[in-house]
Amino acid sequence: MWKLIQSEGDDPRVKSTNNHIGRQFWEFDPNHGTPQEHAQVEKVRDEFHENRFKVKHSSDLLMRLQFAKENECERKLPKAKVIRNEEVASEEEVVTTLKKALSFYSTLQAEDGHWPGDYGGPLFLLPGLIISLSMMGAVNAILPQEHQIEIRRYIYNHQNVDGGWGLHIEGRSIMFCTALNYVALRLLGERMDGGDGAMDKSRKWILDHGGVTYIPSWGKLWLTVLGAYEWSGNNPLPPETWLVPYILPIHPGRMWCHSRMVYLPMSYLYGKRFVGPMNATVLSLRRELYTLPYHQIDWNQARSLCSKEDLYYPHPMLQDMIWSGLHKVVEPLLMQWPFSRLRQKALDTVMQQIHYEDENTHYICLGPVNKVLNMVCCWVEDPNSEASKLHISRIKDYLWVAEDGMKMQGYNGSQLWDTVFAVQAILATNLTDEYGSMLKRAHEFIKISQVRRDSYGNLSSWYRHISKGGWPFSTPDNGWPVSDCTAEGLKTALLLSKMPDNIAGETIAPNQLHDAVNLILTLQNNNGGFASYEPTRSYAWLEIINPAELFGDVMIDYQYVECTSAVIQGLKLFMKLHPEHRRKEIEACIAKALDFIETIQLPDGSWYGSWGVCYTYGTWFGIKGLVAGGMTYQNSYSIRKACDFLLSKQLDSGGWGESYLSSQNKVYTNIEGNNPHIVNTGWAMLALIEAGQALRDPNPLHRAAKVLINSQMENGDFPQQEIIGVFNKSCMISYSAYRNIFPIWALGEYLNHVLLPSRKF
Ligand code: LAN
Repeated sequence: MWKLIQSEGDDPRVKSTNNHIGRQFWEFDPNHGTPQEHAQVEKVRDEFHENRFKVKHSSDLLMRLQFAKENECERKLPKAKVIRNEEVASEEEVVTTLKKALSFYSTLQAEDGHWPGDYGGPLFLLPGLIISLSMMGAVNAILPQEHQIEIRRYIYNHQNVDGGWGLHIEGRSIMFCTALNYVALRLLGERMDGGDGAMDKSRKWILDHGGVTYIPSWGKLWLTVLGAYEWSGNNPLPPETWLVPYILPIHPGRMWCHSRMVYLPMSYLYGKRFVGPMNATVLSLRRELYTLPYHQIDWNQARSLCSKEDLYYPHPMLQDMIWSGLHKVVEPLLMQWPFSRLRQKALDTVMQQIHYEDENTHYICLGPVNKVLNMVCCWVEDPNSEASKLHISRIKDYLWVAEDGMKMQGYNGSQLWDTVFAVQAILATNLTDEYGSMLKRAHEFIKISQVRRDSYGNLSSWYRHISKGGWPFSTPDNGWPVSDCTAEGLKTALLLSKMPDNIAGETIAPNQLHDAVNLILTLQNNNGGFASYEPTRSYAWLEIINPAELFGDVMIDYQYVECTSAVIQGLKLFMKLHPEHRRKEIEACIAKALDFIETIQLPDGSWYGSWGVCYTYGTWFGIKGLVAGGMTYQNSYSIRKACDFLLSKQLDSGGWGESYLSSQNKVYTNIEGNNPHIVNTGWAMLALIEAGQALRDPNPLHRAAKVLINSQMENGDFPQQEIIGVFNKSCMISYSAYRNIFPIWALGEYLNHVLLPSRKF
């Protein structure tokens, strides 16, 4: 049976800065589990499969079953009664719901204090891994049979009725994911006519949509490296761009770190025109994926084709002209002496940058895409190198098993992020005497997850910002601090420092707080806003050369309401508790940040949230930031407008339910059937309570609270509903802990600020 392993190293070569605290991976042990437990796992798998076209999101049940077993002593509390339409929940009913929810959530906390969970959602990540391993001749060595079974299960479970795959589990079919998942299955040994007709169906989808010459650029690159597409059908990614003067806005060192880190290994593979070893499957794919015989394909034309299903960001004409110029004039030159020496120098530079990233992230890398591409580059450089082996040992950090199968996650987890939100949720309930032990453990985790040093060497030659004092989204071994993770980490550590030691444990050291403040201050942009990982380094017009047709707004690190609001909240609390430290700078930073938030508020009163769905998420952050900065409903027109906006979106049921289409289309869209979503409902409630809604008219809050209370399950858990995280406008990602965190947080605030408003804490 599958078992989640926590906070362990399994390969002595793999180094860690904090003894692997927070690391999570799955292991298969045939002797693990009783026959009843095996049957239970089979049952939840079957149920997922049966309902897969209706409910696309898995509920992280393998982990939850494992934890339930390890915590048999679950407290039995009476079920909170269903609250009917006209009633207002009583204090007792809310408390019962919260106690059940907290008891349940405490069983999911790992020994080391964080809450592990599924961070899947995108469907383009596994194929990249399978293609790489297959090219490296290592599928069977690295992925034992049980892994392969689960991976196949996952891929099939997420195939749409029409035979294709979406960009993410809830998306409609696109060429990129359909072709790549089809290829992944073939490389895992599936026959062309395998999967009970599923393979035929998906091939038909591909051919009906013109064949893989229509795959977007990232897909072209993967297929080329595999040997099932030609480099001449790719737009150029010359590694020489790394050699242009940094002062130029197009220097890749100025891009958003995620794009920069993905195009880095891509440009290595392109510059080398690397193609993996040929084999029968690859040759057969050349026949299976195209509408024409392979040798008749017009690769020059294929370069700029992209199926309309995949097109989120169509290339402007100027971009295609640039590609043509590079492809027809610059590249042929660069391949010839004496320019070929420049190519060699560029390739060396790029490879050094790759090694730097690998070493500073302990081979986890910034994200799942550059992780796999860097691994391929290290292998291309030297298949027997230490680097290749270390990469292989870190693959498991990205794999997660749930009832829908084994998936590749969007990051090496969301450990720190979930923990800081969970702590704020628990604190909001004010039931901390009873649930203090959770806080103590979480506090330890937060303290041990801070990044304590900068990356090595001269940071600017590696295009790295300082890291010391920051908090990462996942673990310090990933090591890339994020502005809002740092701000939320700072805020949470401060909130816990106000608690008695016997409940929350030892207070964080002042120098850790000072380092966090220092990092935050260095991240602010001139306009007052905060981007995600670094200050913004170039201009938005660079989107003109955004080559990724699938994603929007990826070229630079933009400023976000989420990041900016989190910073205001963190710094404000810091200033309150430590008024002596860098006060002037902090005050100036907050004032500018507040201005920024006001300027990006949309005319309807909302904010666009970039990392959660969507206007409810953004508006929650917008309001929280302004209120933390000292504004009120009475004195701020922005807050009044934002409240009106939220109230106007409340559903008849009392909840809020925002579809992922909001993020994609930038228009507020309800979930199909106007169903409420507990996470959106939680965000909207938190925002309204923050803005003093209880004093004006508590009714919308009473109605919303009922939705949360009534949706609680028998065991205290809450149902997993539609996918709620997002990135780059078009791709969705799961935040599996949110279904517990936000009902707890919102009901906690509701209890203390709406039902018992006089209680102070
Ligand atoms: C994340 C996850 C966390 C997220 C928050 C902290 C929630 C946000 O407030 C700031 C941005 C950040 C850090 C973020 C950025 C983009 C990420 C890293 C992701 C959504 C997780 C996966 C995604 C990454 C780009 C996926 C890899 C795919 C590519 C297209 C490169």
